Amino acid sequence: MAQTQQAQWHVRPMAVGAEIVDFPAGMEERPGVQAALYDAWLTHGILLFRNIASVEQHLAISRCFGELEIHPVPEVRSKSNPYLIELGAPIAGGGRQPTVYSFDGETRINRIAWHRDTAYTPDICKGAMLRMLEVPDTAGETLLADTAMAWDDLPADIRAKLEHLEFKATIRTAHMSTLGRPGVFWKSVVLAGDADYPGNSELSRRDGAIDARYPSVIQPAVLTHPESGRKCLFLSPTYVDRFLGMEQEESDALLRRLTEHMLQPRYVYRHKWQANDAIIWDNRRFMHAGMGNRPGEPRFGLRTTLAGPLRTGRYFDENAKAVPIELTD
Ligand SMILES: O=C(O)CCC(=O)C(=O)O
Ligand SMILES: [Fe+2]
Repeated sequence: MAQTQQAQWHVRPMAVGAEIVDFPAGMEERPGVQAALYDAWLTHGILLFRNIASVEQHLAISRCFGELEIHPVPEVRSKSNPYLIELGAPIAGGGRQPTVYSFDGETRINRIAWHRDTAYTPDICKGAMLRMLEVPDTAGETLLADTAMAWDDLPADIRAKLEHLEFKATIRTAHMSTLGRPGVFWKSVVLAGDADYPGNSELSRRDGAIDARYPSVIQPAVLTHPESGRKCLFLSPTYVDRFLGMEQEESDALLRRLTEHMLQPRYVYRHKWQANDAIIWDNRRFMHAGMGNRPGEPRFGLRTTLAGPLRTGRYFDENAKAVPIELTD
């Protein structure tokens, strides 16, 4: 019987990040594979996998990069597995309905402004792996920006100014509270109210209460990556309130300038999803955003979160305590 030659899996570098090619199910269990993947991840910062056809495979590959954590926002957790969060809702229904709004004459759902995951807590997560199960025909891309490359290109005088700078950060979930912020796409957005769209996300409705659950934190503007030693511009533009020691106006101008710098196309990977693609990002190095899709088109993803714990921050009010909630239904 003729021997079938299995293609050797390999890492294909992209302009930003890398794709893992010909990676069959179960390959992550072979000797040396986990270390090779981890090495590629540290080198490239994001890895794209194709044909991840099961939750088990998604979890197994995620675990090659570290332990998983349960996401601090219970509303987004999957009922099927606490180590997964849900993005969007399966077209078959039953899931949370997204906030709907119009932008420049087009209506989009599931838009998520530039951020790092869990950067509104003192212990930022190490990374996350998003697998897309249902994919829209148009739009719905995810963007990921390499803030280590962005740091490397900053002029020396700006780097010196940022080296010891810190900022106050607060979670923002309601689109209204992110309007006009650097790195947000919906500057001219017309928001739909709950009356028009009764399914507007629970999280947005509870935005006031969210302050008690996630008290504001202080984070450094520059993070030395604990494994690669590379410096990263450690900003989540959507969450930044103000750089410490600056008046609001000066702080806003600096944030705008840095965000514009970080979002130059040469630092950004834009992913157009196919079903069962999965991307794992290094959250210490990359920030990311969701472009949103059209209502009526499917988009549903599941995401794991890699535990840090990396204590990069501290509470702004040193006596603050996060008051967690558990959902009852
Ligand atoms: O929906 C997207 O494209 C991005 C989602 C996101 O921010 C995340 O999974 O952490
Ligand atoms: Fe995210």
